[in-house]
Amino acid sequence: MDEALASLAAVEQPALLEETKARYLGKSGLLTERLKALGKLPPAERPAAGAEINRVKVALEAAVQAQRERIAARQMEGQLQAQALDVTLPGRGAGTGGLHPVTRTLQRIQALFHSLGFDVADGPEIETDAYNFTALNIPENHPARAMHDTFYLDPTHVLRTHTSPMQVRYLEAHPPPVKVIVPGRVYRCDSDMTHTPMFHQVEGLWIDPAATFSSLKGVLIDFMRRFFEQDELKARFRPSFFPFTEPSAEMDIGCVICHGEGCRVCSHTGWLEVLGCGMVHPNVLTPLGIDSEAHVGFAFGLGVERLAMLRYGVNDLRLFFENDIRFLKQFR
Ligand code: 2NM
Repeated sequence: MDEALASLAAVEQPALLEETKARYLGKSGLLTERLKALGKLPPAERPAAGAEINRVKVALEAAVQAQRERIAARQMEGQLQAQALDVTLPGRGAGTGGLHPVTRTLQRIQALFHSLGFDVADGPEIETDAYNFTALNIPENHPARAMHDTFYLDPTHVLRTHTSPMQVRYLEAHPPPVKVIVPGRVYRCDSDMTHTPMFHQVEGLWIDPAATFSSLKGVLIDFMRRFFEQDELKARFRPSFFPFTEPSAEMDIGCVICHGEGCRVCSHTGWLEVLGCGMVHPNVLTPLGIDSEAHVGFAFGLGVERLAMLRYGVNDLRLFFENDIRFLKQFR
């Protein structure tokens, strides 16, 4: 029995343990043989011999079970050691996200106009040609309607080419006076160095007896000075044409890159064109039931990516749309 116990205790593998167990307790195991041989003993010795065999059998079975548990425990310990985690290692860090430079610029523009008393409205990016063109005094045969500028979804629906259709919707819901800007995505079938098929615009509209051409100049000059944080920023207004305004103008500011010295950004003119504006055309107001003799107002439209490029000194428009993390990281 000591020999049996010793060989059981020495076994490390589960299969070997079962093999060893069978050597003593199996069908033709040593102990089983003794049990069978019991009949050959004199009847008087049988009870004592039987009891002894049983005692050994119980002891061996207990030893087998104990060894099984020891092997399992050792196996578990090995497994736990192999899978151990060092919970004292420092974390990798979640990293901080940031807003896209175009989003930041959009928010900055909105905050500045909000502080000047403008409400903010937004509207659908899919428009009818009636809102996108007709309501804005852009007639059927105007070049802005041509297929090469506009994404047509079907003969009467387009991706809006400007946010002004929303201003028409706003005027339908809010009688004058109104003072609102409409920021958002606009789409033009255009793609090259300086044009992307989607870009962002902010258009403004102020209908009020106070919204004269001179207050237009005041509001827009004040906005640009605050946007670029340059109190002495120069500005000029050149006559222009838009179907939805009369008179119309384009606003230039002194180059914020070279301050008038002349550089590539301002094509060595010292001036940057930053927005279009004008007094709202009676042909826009009259169909909305607004008496254009009694109501005047001005409107303007600016490109957000253009202002973002100038503010951050970005020289390639496409960088805003490539989502290269090395570029975006710099705007946190
Ligand atoms: C511009 C330039 C000039 C404009 C006009 C209107 C509306 F709806 F009131 F007629 N909204 N925006 C406007 C005027 C837009 O973008 C260069």
